[in-house]
Amino acid sequence: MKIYFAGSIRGGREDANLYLMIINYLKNFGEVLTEHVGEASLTSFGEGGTTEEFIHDRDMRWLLSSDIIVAEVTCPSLGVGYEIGRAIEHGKKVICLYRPQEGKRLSAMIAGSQDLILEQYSDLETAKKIIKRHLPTL
Ligand code: 6IA
Repeated sequence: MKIYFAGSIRGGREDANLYLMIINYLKNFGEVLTEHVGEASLTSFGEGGTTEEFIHDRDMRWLLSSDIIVAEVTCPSLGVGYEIGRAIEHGKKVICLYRPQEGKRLSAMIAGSQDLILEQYSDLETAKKIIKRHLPTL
């Protein structure tokens, strides 16, 4: 199974370490196409040597070839929102993981969508249980 993990890059890298741990767990269920999203060295400023068009087109190819999208949506990201919308448009199964935070609310475009599965969680262990519930084992 091919898994597309989506997490904020230019939207902010404060959860990058958590993305890495989620990605490592997702590997128990299949091939994760977007491992770089969890890389600590990937800053919100740049991945040298590639153009924006290259990144967009490559990620879209991966998205469309994937069987399932797992998106961590706590840190708001235009790119993650875009990927979720395009995945839904193509009939993909989308699971959004969200950690409720005081003083912040998830976008209504995610919270109000009937075309995705939204799961709230508080820590990595809970996230793992959610993933196990939704992803078929290899
Ligand atoms: O708007 P954002 O940058 O937060 O969007 C993040 C989402 O878009 C992730 O789920 C990625 O799949 C995708 N994405 C955005 N930028 C990149 C990227 N490098 N490489 C791979 N995927 C990306 C852009 C350079 C970066 C280091 C700033």
